[in-house]
Amino acid sequence: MKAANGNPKGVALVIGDNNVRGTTHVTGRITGLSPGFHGFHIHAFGDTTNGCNSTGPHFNPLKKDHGAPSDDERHAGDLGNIVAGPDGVAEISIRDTQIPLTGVHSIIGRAVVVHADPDDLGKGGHELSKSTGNAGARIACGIIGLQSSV
Ligand SMILES: [Cu+2]
Ligand SMILES: [Zn+2]
Repeated sequence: MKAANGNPKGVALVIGDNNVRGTTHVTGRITGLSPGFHGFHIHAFGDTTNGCNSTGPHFNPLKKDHGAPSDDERHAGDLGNIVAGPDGVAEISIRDTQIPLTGVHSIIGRAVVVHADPDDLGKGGHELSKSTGNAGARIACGIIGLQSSV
């Protein structure tokens, strides 16, 4: 995963199968963030030719509205927020059942995106709440690919 605009400074994520069947585990850390909440999503396209804007909308194979990870009404790509501490570091450990690595709804070849602002989880009452969570600019993104574990 690479940083756009040189900020955040460091991104290291591992997305792997969990031992819990049907669950995908996203782990890692992102540094150089502003302290606080940042929207964190899977976007539809693994394309960064024009930076993170080329990654398209939230991955949404079931044509639902934007929501929280725990909601039934959510995009598959809605992973909620990550939280950076005062040091600008976000430690990530997310387990989710809607982002498989195989099958028709696989996220391989799509993108992970970190936003400048908090994701309101569809409940902010903003005109963008039901589509993007009004999470603001896309400050980092990376294409999800396969790497053999060593
Ligand atoms: Cu996003
Ligand atoms: Zn969404």
